Amino acid sequence: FKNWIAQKKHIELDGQDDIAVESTEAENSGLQPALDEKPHVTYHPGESLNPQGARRFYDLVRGRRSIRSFNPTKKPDISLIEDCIRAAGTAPSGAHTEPWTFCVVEDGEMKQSIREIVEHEERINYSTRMNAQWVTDLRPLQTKPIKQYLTDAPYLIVMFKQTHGTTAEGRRKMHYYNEISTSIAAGILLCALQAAGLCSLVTTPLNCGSALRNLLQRPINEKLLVLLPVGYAADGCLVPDLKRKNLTDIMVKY
Ligand code: IYR
Repeated sequence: FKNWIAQKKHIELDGQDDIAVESTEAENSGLQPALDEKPHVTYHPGESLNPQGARRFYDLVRGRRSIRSFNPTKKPDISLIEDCIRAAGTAPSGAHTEPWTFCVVEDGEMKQSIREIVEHEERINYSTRMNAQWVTDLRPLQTKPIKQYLTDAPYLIVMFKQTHGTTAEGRRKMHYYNEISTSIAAGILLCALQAAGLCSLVTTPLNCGSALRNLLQRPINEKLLVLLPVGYAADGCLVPDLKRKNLTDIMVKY
């Protein structure tokens, strides 16, 4: 009976949680996991940046800025972009579902089409969808509906989250926590781009999701997460004079 209660309520039983009990129940019902069920292997710690790895990583990422003016004539080698996306693809994900797609656009006509879609919506966003306070809050950043960077940047990385997947047998596969998983991947991508000496900008084009998905011919289970122009900063590129919060303002010790 104690076991039964533990099973129903997902509570701990004698210091041991009920995962074993749960899996037995799942096995009995004939359910199969989406992943192969294999013996675990020995963990080998990967490379570190040591000595002073954390400080060196901080020194790297603190130099990142959101760039809105790109050099249209200086194009990074695609292998850099590929390695950055490889890095992003190491992100943890819900039940290891890897629910992300990175579309890399370098074709000029397609970048122009993306720009037209985004500018069309941004004009409406700035004039009606975003309220006056929002538009006012953006004033220090000097953003505007015209997005020159969408055609100047040599690459646009359009990240989609996959809301679900499909098993080999054609059944619907759950993509747990697909938004946070893909957002973590985006964070790793930003760090990798910075490590490669590249510049980027995280944009979340409001109301452009389905138009961009159609343009890029992505399936219906893929939803736009972010769009990143990537390249090198234009000569004389300006950025807002921003300060970051101190550690004591963001960390609470217990
Ligand atoms: N997506 C718009 C507006 C915008 C919104 C926020 I919040 C920003 O931090 C920056 C811009 C644009 O890209 O202009």
